[in-house]
Amino acid sequence: AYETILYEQDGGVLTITLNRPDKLNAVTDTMLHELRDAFKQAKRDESVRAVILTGAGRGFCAGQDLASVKERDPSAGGFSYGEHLRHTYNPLILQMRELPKPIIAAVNGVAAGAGMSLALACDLRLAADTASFLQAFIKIGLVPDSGSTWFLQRLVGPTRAMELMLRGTRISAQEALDYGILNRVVPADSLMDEARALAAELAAAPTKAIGYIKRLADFAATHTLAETLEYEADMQELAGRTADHAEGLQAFLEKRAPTFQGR
Ligand code: T3D
Repeated sequence: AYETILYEQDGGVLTITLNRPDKLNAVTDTMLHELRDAFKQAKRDESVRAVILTGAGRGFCAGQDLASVKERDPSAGGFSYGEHLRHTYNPLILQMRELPKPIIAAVNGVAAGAGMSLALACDLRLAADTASFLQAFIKIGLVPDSGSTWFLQRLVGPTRAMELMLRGTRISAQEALDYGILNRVVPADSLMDEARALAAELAAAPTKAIGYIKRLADFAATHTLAETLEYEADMQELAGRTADHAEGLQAFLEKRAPTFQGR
């Protein structure tokens, strides 16, 4: 069992809940370790076909736990900031992007600093109407990390991204929706029902193809059209060999609903 997160599976849907509600789920080293373990487990376990990432209590995640930073004294063998990122957040963010299954952020409250980065690293984002977002880093003289500089400008464009990063302005869920950060804003009390319904839909979808789509989307973001067309052909080659494609094709020809197994 984990100390700082909850790991709960229902059918094909795994829900990972950041669970330090008194501190708005601020991220400690234990939480980073447990999140990496949880995503490793989610990858390994074939019965997991969609993941929800959410927070307990009134916050989604307040970013790095600032109370524990002081304990990381480099002169006493602790990590410096750069080393810390390289050993903890960076591999976690890559693990999320490389997970060949969809991750839905159910943003239940404030998402600040690396907490916002965690939401941005998910594939789809739903938020409660009471949620908010801030690139808090600048407020304490740091730079956006955990992928925020990469994700944010792709989602909102460079103009808005730069202002959010330079000012650390707190924006509402509605503003985040208007900016293109969110897929949907829903009333706070229906957030988890909405997230579970979406996750259940994705968990019943052709999981392998979803994994290939994630790879393609991230590839396309940094490659030329010609390179991307080539990579699409590679991924289609793989998708075309899956049992779920055979089932999808067969079901279409037989005019019935397909049953995808995630293989
Ligand atoms: O190498 C590295 O690790 C570098 C990595 C950096 C990554 C980062 O994420 S840097 C950015 C870190 N995060 C922040 O700077 C955000 C700090 N928090 C806030 O600005 C505010 O708490 C919020 C705007 C997020 C929410 O404000 P509000 O008024 O709703 O709540 P609050 O009263 O400030 O917080 C409630 C409690 O959570 C409070 O504890 P208390 O006094 O009741 O015992 C507060 O101290 C605690 N808390 C909130 N954020 C953090 C935190 N404790 C530790 N670390 C936090 N980040």
